[in-house]
Amino acid sequence: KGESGLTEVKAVRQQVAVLEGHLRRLQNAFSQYKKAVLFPDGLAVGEKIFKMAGVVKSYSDAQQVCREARGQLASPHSAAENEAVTQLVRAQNKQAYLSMSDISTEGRFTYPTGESLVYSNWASGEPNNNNDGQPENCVEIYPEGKWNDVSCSKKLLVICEF
Ligand code: 293
Ligand code: CA
Repeated sequence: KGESGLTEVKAVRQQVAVLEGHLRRLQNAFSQYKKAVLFPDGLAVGEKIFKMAGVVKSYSDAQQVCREARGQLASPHSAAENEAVTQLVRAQNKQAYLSMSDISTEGRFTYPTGESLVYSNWASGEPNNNNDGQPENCVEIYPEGKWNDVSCSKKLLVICEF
């Protein structure tokens, strides 16, 4: 038992050393790929990635752009995430769509999952559902980071999250 046990421990140690090498190279490659993928229009916050799509669309077309990329429209759930979206919006100096709407129930804004908001950053007086007769069931984010409800037919910058 003694001799073959020692041989086995040595073999396992050797395998661990090989795996550590693989892991280190993988980590280095991943860190390099993250930088390349996020440049120049993406930002990572925790495990979420926001990416400016470079197009201006109505809400349903904007949703489709993000869905086709296997993501969804930006849905900031915290001040840190809202700051990241704000940076992308500010860089383009164009308002962008967020994912949330009160299409299902006027006055109750929800994520695409149907859940109510866990975070909001409405501009003063918003949401006011105020557009000369047209309802405002969608949400835009200003380059200052504040939110305003707008008509879903408005053409706005598309920012997706993954
Ligand atoms: C009104 C009052 C404005 C406000 C605007 C937006 C439209 O015109 O102060 O900025 O509504 O809420 O979505
Ligand atoms: Ca409004």
